Amino acid sequence: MAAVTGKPIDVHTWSTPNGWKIPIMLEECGLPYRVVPVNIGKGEQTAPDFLAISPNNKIPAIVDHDGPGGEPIAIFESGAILQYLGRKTGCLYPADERARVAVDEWLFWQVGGFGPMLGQTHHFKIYAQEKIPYAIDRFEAEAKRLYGVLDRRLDGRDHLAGDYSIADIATLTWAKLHGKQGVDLSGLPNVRRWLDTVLARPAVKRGLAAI
Ligand SMILES: N[C@@H](CCC(=O)N[C@@H](CS)C(=O)NCC(=O)O)C(=O)O
Repeated sequence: MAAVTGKPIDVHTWSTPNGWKIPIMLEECGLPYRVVPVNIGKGEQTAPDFLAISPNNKIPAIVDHDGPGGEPIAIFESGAILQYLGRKTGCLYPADERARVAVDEWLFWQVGGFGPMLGQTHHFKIYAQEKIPYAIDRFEAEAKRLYGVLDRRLDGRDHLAGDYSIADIATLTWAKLHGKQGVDLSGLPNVRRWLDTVLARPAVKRGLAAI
């Protein structure tokens, strides 16, 4: 585990589900950070300075001035950032291999499926100028399927993988917006219970308010 110094981590982010993950993690772990807003509505994600640290021109990205070997490191992709911060601090990312594999499974489930599919659902339902029934139906059905997977996973469990972890952080920021994704939680009691619990965490509230 690397030493944690007082130098703030720069968090290049915006008020979106992927963007909130990192301030929440930093609040949970008590690491000092500074938010650098990247207004994606104004296209700031394509600015050359931002591309230098986030080559896929998407938020979030971080610069840790006290990276490995005491040298700065820039990291993009929210899953990679959460894992890095978990390894750096030992916080919310278990060292035990079996426990870590379980966290990774649900973290990758979120970054590879739950997030992108819900993003498309939101896009076609709310943002698309042209309302395309095929696209709306397709992504709404996939959103409902994914919420069903989440509900079954949380049946008899407090968290996605063992103790509260980076997998929960990654997933809660998307589930928070279930209404905009056309998903009613009344038939998903385990998601409802879990979401209420994680959203009540003081660090989650502070992280959501950070940008
Ligand atoms: N796989 C990426 C996805 C990041 C992502 O999609 N970010 C969105 C905001 S939630 C973004 O920057 N959109 C701006 C754009 O696409 O131009 C991650 O998990 O970090």
